[in-house]
Amino acid sequence: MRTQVAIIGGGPSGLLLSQILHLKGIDTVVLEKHSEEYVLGRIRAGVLEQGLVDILRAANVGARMDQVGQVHEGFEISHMNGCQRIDLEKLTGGKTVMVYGQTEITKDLYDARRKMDGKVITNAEDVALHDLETTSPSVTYKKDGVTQTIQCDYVAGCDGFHGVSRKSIPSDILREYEKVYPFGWLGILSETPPVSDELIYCQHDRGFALCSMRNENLSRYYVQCSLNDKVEEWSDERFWEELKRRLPESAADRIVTGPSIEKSIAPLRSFVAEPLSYGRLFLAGDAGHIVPPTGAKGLNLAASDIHYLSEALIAKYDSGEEQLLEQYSETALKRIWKAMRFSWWMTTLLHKFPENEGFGDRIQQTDIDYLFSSEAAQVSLAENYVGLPY
Ligand code: FAS
Ligand code: PHB
Repeated sequence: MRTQVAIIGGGPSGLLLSQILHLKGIDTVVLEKHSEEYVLGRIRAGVLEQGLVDILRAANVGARMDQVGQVHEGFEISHMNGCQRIDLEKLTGGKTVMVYGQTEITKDLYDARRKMDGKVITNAEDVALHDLETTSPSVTYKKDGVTQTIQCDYVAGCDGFHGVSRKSIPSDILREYEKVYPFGWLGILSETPPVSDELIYCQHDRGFALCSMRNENLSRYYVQCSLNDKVEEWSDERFWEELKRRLPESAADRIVTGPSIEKSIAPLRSFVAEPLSYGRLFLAGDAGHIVPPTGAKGLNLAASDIHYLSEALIAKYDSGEEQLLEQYSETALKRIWKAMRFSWWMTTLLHKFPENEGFGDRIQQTDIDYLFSSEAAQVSLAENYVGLPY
């Protein structure tokens, strides 16, 4: 088989790249190691920057988002001295975010790929990349026990943190920057009305909590938990009791609880791989970077990577121009590191750090006090949260 761009990974990054390139007449094949059902079973991000909203609409996959997605003009931060709203719309001169689950985006992308006869091969095992430093790279994979080969011009590594693509860059060339946080997020999904119309980020002495949602009858909640915790140790009752202890009193009094329909623990890390390209391989999304979900940047960073990479590939196939491809890694990393910084800052501001006793706790409280006494500080938070320009 031959294609122009072989895309490894059928998550949002890989599918979005495939959709955008297909619309420009560029041939792609997506290789996904799991089934579509498995991919759609993962509950991930919920908040979309305007940049991602625009890209989805331009790629003809924004219709359902525009029907059921919710535009949010602000969110609340609660802490020991009370609760304060961050008015995104006012602080950024009109910018907002969209609440629409990553699962829905991925479903919309799979449906769009199917409708356009896009080539998405699921259950593709043992994917391996070959001859990346030549002008004729290839990808091999096993499907139904038979090994297949795809000759291609370029390989897009969209296979997430645990994928094969980043590991295909020689170790003497790849540099990795990582910070692992001493806690995780225990998240649940419940078919209950959200406790508030807007998200509530809670900084509390017992640990961080977040109230989010997917729609008017599907709530998404998180509590900071120990890395040693196991999901089976957290009954629904224990989760709801702990969440209520971290919420502002008014929210704790009115929250509607119910059975969890999904419950999982995610570790938190900050991670960046450099460079994001090697020969004819280009990394995008979680394959190249991971942020703690506090700033809602993970999926949104994947979107800006795909914007830069698709623009570069379109320029190459349209006019033979290779400069954007050569600059892809540097261009993408500039925005990635800014989102990395913001996600680290928001995580540091809102979570309980065991080693923070005394001085660290006082600095954290002062950071919160400063945030709520300075419009300049709130403008900085708001412009990062709605998404810095591409
Ligand atoms: P993904 O990991 O989504 O997709 C990669 C795909 O590649 C997967 O389908 C995988 O099966 C496939 N793959 C892997 N190895 C392969 C191989 N060898 N061959 C073929 N296919 C292979 N972001 C937020 O903004 N907010 C959140 O609340 C949030 N919560 C998260 C919770 C968890 C548990 C995780 C892991 C991430 C979370 N994220 C969140 C970040 C998340 O949304 C990612 O940024 C987003 O999934 C990035 O999409 P992709 O780059 O497509 O990577
Ligand atoms: C979510 O709804 O899953 C969500 C929202 C905002 C975040 C993280 C996760 O910062």
